[in-house]
Amino acid sequence: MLEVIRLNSSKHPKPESLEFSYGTAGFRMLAKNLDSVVFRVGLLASLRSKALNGKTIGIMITASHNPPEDNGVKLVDPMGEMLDQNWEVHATALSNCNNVEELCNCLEQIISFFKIDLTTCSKIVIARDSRESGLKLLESTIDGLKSFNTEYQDFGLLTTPQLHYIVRCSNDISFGEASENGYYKKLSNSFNNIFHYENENENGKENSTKICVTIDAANGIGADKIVKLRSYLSEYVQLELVNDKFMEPQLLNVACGADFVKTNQKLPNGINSFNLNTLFCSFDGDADRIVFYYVDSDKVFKLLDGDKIATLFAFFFKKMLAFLELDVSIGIIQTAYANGSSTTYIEDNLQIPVIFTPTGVKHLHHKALDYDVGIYFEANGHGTVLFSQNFIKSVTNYQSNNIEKKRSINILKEIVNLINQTVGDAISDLLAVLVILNFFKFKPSDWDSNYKDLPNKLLKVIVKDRTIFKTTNAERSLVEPKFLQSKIDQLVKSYNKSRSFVRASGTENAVRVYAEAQDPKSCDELADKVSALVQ
Ligand code: 16G
Ligand code: ZN
Repeated sequence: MLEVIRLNSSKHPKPESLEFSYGTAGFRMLAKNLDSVVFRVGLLASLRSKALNGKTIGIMITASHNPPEDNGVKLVDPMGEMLDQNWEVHATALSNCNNVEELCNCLEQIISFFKIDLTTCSKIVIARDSRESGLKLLESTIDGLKSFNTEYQDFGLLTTPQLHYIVRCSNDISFGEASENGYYKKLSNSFNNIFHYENENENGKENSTKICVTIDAANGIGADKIVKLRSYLSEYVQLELVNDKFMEPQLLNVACGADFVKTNQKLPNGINSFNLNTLFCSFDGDADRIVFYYVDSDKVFKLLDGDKIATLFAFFFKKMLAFLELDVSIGIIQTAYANGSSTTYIEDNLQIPVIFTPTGVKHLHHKALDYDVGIYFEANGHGTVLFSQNFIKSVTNYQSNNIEKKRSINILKEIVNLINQTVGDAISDLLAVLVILNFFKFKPSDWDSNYKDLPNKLLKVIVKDRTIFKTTNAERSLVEPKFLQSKIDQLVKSYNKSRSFVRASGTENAVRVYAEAQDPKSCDELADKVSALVQ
């Protein structure tokens, strides 16, 4: 077997001067440097599947919101979750082997460490986003898969969350049908049922007003998937698309998409500001993130980001659980980037506990499992809700003769299926937001009125060595370089309602500086002063 690897590996040599690392979201960099990496990821995915007795593992080729010339790859574990963190070091080690000898040694170490039986057949599902480099990288990944005894299925172009869904279904048939259509069927069934419960009047007749939203698909693969989903949805839902040119990959994420809108806090290309008080949203390139926004009556752009989505969900679940008198726990997981006003609102108004974790979905996801209803969102729009078995049991066994309670319990039962619990999913989050807005008959401004964001700023600072920045307290304080945190604390003290922190990026060679304060001028000043300290 190692002979085949030797032969195939020589076709995918590692670029000499580069060092790779399996970071927050897998490997990600200029696509032209990734050939050897994806080949080796193919090898590792095969081994991971064998180590789990042939369970299906996913490989997603994507660089999310990064520019068109980048690409990346990440592995998905059997229940649709991110790769087990204990395996990340092996991914990094394999990717950095300088020659075939080192590669074979490294593989042998992994095989003996995990006592892997090489005769077990591996099962892999693989997909990619719409980047131009995707096809070539797919072929190299498949070269890796073929080097071991592996059955694989190529799903072509998918969103990242669709692949997570398919991995989960492949290992757990109760989750749904392991296909792209299965995904649309599952989501649309729940959505249409909830919509029906929400709009049904006492006589059993449906009394619906049309709900409309315009989606900026970042010229990414989400556009294609929305077109497919549309045909399954109730006629009362109108999903308009802009930036839908996924077949022109050079346009991907350019002046549009969730990251552009969140970072620049303005409308993307393709959406004009004449439509006041109507709901817009933006996906990122692989449709695992979403942010919403609208232009208010004073023609001011208003962002409804991940914090606003989390608080909308929390408001909804809190109301439902109280009304049904269900005794289940609820918690919200945030990162340091969450706006301070959102945290205050959750703790003081909703009276729900907030837990902070480091950036990166895997950290938030893990913590959310501690609650019956665990809501996690990064401010950038990446998140979902997890439901415990205890919650599902409480909802399934609930008995009531009250019509309103029956309706509410039916909605809760369906929402468990509507929300993609494997990972943050722009499409599923969009549908969940729409049913919650419809439930309360909220306009965008009603949703936005729960709290007012503190002015905030995020700066990127290029430094010589970002690895010297070590943090603690869920990335909110620096422990190294020494004395830097006390200087930041001094600055923060001189501004009202202010907060600032510094952390090394996990995806770029840079350090990020975040600041928020009571007014925009103080916020800008604080961000600039902290950046100056870092440089
Ligand atoms: C990755 C993470 C995202 C996080 C971002 C932070 C996943 C799937 N994606 O894109 O959640 O917000 O990294 O990037 O975990 P940074 O470390 O460069 O600030
Ligand atoms: Zn993404």
